[in-house]
Amino acid sequence: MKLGISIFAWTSTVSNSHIDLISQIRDLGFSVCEVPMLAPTMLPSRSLRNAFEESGIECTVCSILPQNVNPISPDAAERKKSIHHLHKCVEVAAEMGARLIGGPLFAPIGYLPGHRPTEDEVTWATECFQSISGLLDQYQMTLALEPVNRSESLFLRTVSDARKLCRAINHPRVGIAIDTFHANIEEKSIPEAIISAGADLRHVHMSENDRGVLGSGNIDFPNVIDSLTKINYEGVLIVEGFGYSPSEPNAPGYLLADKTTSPIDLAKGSLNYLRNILTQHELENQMIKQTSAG
Ligand code: LER
Ligand code: MN
Repeated sequence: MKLGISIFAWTSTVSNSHIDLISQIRDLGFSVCEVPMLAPTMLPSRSLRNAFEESGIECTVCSILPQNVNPISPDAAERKKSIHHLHKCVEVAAEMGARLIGGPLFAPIGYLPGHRPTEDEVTWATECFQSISGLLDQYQMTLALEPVNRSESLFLRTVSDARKLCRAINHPRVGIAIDTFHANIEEKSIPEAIISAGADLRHVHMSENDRGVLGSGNIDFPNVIDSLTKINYEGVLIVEGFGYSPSEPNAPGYLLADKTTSPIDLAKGSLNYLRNILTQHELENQMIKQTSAG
């Protein structure tokens, strides 16, 4: 499993001043870097593509919809605008060289309409993602729908919700992203959610319960890795957490991260932790194979 980190650790609005992060992230030992996409046309996509090509690491994208873009809005004009926006997101992701775009692409964060998901909303979301499926084929792009917790959306909170939507969309390039931070709130069991996602699982955000350094909180990451191995998961593991940097007021960590944890601390600590788990896991599997062979 390839290991990556999201630039969310540093900022949510990537500009030309952040291009050097790509080689820094490669030098830290990651082989993938995820770009947060809030306003696709504001991203320095060409410079980012060059930086990815020069550094030799892969790009994935996490798209967060602006407040006036909502594929499940009761307003038909807003739904139409959302399809246009998602087209742009896929095009800009492709411009950066990405083959995967994930995130809560079904509604803006904080869209909480005060009712349970309706059949209309499911139909609107299905039509929206089906209408961009040709573009996904054109750019050979995978789209991974990320269930989020109840404070961010009521529409898609669990793998079970996401699987139903995937079945309705019924396109091989549309699947699920699991974020352990959200799953820790919404799923009864993260390992069971992973197993139930099976081949629909296309992307994983490894995120501590407080978005801090992996291994410093209460998520059982060894069990997460174990479940991913059981379903033969072949996607990447993206560290999604927040670091504190006084010069980045646009970073989520500016408000939420532990002030003693810089983005670099988050990156180094989390990578070290994940590598140790993967090594331990590998050793245990070898021992099991040897024992059963002997
Ligand atoms: C995006 O990956 C995510 O996890 C959301 O919580 C962003 O708000
Ligand atoms: Mn996430």
